[in-house]
Amino acid sequence: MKKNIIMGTAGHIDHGKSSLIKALTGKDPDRLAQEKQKGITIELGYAGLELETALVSFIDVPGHEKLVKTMISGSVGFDSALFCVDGHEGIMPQTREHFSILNTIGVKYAVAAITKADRCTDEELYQTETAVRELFEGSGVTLTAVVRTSIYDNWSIDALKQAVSDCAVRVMPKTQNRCYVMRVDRVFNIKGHGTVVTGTSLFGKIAVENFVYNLRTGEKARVKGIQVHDRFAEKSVAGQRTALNLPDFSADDVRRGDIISENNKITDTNGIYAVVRAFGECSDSELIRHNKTYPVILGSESYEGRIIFYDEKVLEPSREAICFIKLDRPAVVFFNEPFVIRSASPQRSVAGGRVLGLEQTYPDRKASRGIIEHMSRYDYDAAIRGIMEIYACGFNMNEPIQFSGLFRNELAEKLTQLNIVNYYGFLMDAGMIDSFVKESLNRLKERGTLAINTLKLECTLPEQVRHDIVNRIIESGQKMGYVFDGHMLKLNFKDPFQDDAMMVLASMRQDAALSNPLLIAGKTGMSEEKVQKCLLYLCNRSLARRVDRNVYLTMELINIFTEKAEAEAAKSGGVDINRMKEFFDLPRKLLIPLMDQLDKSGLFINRSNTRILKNR
Ligand SMILES: Nc1nc2c(ncn2[C@@H]2O[C@H](COP(=O)(O)OP(=O)(O)OP(=O)(O)O)[C@@H](O)[C@H]2O)c(=O)[nH]1
Ligand SMILES: [Mg+2]
Repeated sequence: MKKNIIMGTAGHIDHGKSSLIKALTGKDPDRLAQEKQKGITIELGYAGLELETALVSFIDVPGHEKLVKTMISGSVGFDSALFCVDGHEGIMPQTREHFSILNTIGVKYAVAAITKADRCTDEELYQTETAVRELFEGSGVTLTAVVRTSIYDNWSIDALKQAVSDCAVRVMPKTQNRCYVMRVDRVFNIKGHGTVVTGTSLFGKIAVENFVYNLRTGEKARVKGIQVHDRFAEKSVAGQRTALNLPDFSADDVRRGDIISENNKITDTNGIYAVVRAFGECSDSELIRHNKTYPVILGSESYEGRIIFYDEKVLEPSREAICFIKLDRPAVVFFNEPFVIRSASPQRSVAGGRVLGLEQTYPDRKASRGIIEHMSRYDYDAAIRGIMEIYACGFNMNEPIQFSGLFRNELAEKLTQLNIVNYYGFLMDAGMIDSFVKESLNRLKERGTLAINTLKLECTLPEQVRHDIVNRIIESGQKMGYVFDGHMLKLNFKDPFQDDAMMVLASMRQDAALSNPLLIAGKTGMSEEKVQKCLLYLCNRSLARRVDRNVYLTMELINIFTEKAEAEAAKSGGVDINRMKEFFDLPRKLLIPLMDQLDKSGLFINRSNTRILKNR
C-alpha cells in the first residue's frame, strides 16, 4: 500500500497557496462563496494528489493574520509543508509566523515555492529564494527543495510535483498500528444520510461497520460510510483526509475539535507536561513568563493555560524548556500532539510545543522532572527506568498513545527488554519482585517458619500482584521441603491441610455449584469448620478465590471464564451475563460474582452491565 502523507500549506496572505493547490490537484480548495468573492481563504481547504511515491493530502490554510488560529488547528496532522512565498513581495509577517509554528510543532520537511514567478524579475526571485533559505537555516525544518512557480507555467507545476514527490519519500508515514483517532474539523448533515464528520486520520485505521466514540460525550456510533478524498472507501488509514458518515449522531452531537476514536479509554486532562519553544522574534513583552496564563491552541480549541516552568523565570527567544501547563478546562491530548501559545495582546503566536504527558500519569510534578526530560528526547528506556525509580510500585499506566505514543505491544516489548513486568496495568521491576521472593525465602530458611499474613503486610503492592507473589513464595517454599498449613510455611512435618484441601479443590472442580462451605461439607463429609480452613488454605495458595461473602470459586474457573469473556468481547464488542450464560451453565448466584471478577481483571470496562474490552 502506498504511503499516505499530509502536506499543509503555509505562507502570508495572497502569496498563492490556494492557487498552487488548485494547479497541482485540479481541485479548488476555496469552496465557500465568501472565499471566492473575497479572494481569500477563510476555512481549511482540502485536496488530494496521487504521486508515484505517495498519496498526498493537502491541507490549505488561510494566510490572513486574523485566521492564524484556523491555520494552527489545521496543522495538527501535518507531516510536511508546502511553504509559499510571493517572489515579488518576499518574506512577510505571516511567512515568519507560519514558519515559526511549523518549526516549533515539529514539522520535519518542507518544499518552498517562490510563487508568481511570471510577475517577478530574476533579481527578485533570487533575493526571495535566498531569504527563504536563510529563514530555514539551522531550524528543525529541512527544506527539501525550492521551486520557482507560476500557475500559468505548467512546466513549473510539474517541477513542484516532482519536488513534493521527493519530499514524500523522506516523510515517516503515520502509524496504522494504533487505535483509530481523528480530530474533527467539520461537521455537516447530508440529506438522507445523516451526520458526516471530516478530519485527518491521525492514528490507526477504521472500516465501514466499525464503532467509534465521541470522546467528549462518550456517545457511540456505527460508521455507515467512509470517503477518502471525496471517493467512497471501505476503510481509512492514518494520514488520510477522511469523511465518516455517522448517522447515529445528530449534527449537534459532534463539534469541531472533538475526537472520534474506537478507544473510549482515552482520558481527558486538566494538566499536561510539555516541551515548549519560544519563537525567534519576540519582543520583551511577548516572552513567556513562569506562572503566567496564556491562550493555548490545542486541536482546534483555545484554552487558557498557566505555564509552570521547572527552572526558567522567562523563556528567551528560540529557547526550549520543559514545563507543566494547567488548562482552564479538560482537554483530550496525545503524546507528541502539537500546540501553539499566543500572547494575549497583541494577539500573536509566540511559542509552540508538544505534549509529553498527562497530569494523572505523573501526579508528583517535581519528582517527574527527569522522566519528562527523557520523554522530550523520545528516550523511552530512560523514561521508563525513571518511572520505576520514582513510582516503583503502582504506576498505573494510561493509554500508551497518551502515555508515550507507543502502541501497546511496542510498549510491552520495551518493558520486557527492561525486565519490567506489566501486572494488570501496573508496571513493576521484575528484579525487585525477584529479590522480595528471595529475601522472604532466606528468612524462611533462617527461622524455619514464614507467616503469610506478615508477607501480605510487607508487600505493599496492588492486590492482584501481591497474590501472585505470595503464591510464588509458597510454591518455592514447598519445593524446598516446607509445608504450607493455610497460614504459614513450616518445617517438614505432615501438612495437616494439604490432602483435605486438595480434596475440597477436587470437588469444587467437579461441580462449580459447590461454592460454599456448607455444600462442600455435605459433599465431602468433612466438618464445615474444616472446610472453612481448607478454603482459606486454597485462597492463600491462589488456587481458589473468595468472590462474595460466602462464595468461593476455583481460580481455574475464574481464569477460563475471563478468557472466554475476553474472546467473545473481542468478537462482538462486549459481553453481558446472558451471553456468558450460553457458555457457562451456572446459576446467576455464581454468574454475578464471575462477572464482577471481570472488572477486577482490569481487562474490561463495565458499561451498564456490558463488559467491553479496554484496549480495543
Ligand atoms: N500572476 C500570477 N498570479 C497568481 C499566481 N498564483 C496566484 N496568483 C494570484 O494571487 C492571488 C492570491 O492567490 P491565492 O492562491 O488565493 O493566495 P493564498 O495564499 O491562498 O491567499 P490566502 O489563502 O487568503 O492566504 C489570486 O488573485 C491569484 O490569481 C501566479 O503564479 N501568477
Ligand atoms: Mg488561500
